Amino acid sequence: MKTYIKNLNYFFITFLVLFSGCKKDNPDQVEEIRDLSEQTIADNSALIEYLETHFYNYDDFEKNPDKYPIEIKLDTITEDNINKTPLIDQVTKKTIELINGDDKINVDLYYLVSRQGKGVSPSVADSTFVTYKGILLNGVKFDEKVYPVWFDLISVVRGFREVLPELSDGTFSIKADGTFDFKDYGQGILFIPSSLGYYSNNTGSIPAYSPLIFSVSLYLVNQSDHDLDGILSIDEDVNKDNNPLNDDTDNDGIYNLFDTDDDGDGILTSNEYDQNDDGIPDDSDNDGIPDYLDSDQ
Ligand SMILES: [Ca+2]
Ligand SMILES: [Ca+2]
Ligand SMILES: [Ca+2]
Ligand SMILES: [Ca+2]
Repeated sequence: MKTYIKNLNYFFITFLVLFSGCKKDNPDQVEEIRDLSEQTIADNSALIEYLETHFYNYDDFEKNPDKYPIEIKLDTITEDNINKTPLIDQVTKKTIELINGDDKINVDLYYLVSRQGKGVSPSVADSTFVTYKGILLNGVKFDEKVYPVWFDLISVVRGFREVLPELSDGTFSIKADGTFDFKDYGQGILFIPSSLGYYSNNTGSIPAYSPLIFSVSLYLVNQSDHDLDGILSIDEDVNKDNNPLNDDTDNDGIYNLFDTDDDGDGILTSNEYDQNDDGIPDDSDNDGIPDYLDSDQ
């Protein structure tokens, strides 16, 4: 079981910590964690079925392109609205590679952009000012934020993090009563399998192995430098796989985006990144590895 969980992602590590006290010789109380390949197939079937049988209020968005806000509403296609375009014809598929022990497994999520937004897009490591509603495939709501909250994308479920960069933020003005009036912001719907959500964890009102649906509005984006070392967090994704949670140059267990001394040489990254201030990372020994990632420089 440990091998299975080891590298999948940090939610599974959390699971391991939470349940490490369970006795393996008591199978009545400890449910074996489901096989990721099998769960991926099951989740994808469930998501596809949902997408084929549901639609959203795209008419509202098409008829009122300049109206804000418009709430995203999902509904079942029935005889009364049989002419509606099903979600399956409108979504985009995005494939994420997960490490599962020694294997790599491709997991599909789906998303739909109802409004692109006219501002800037976040990276997977940025902070976002959002409202959202989260539901299960049976329509049960498990969470909702009606007023915007800041979400650090690096700390939310992977499916959410992977899709928000597809949207752009908007603009705001301050009304006479001091409240904000947002417009031109991005809105979308995320359909994510359990492995990019909470997988085997029971979380609040989300049962284990639940695919998740989020409708999201993205108002503002704030670029993040989590460790304040002068390098944007997304630029600490050294292997450029758009996942900063697998880059740990000095193998000290702290990912580069949280590590103030990325190469572990005792010199803070901020003191060796760009000493001559020419905007290019210094590389004193010209070996192609910048000093802040080069432990022998
Ligand atoms: Ca990476
Ligand atoms: Ca490190
Ligand atoms: Ca760093
Ligand atoms: Ca260093």
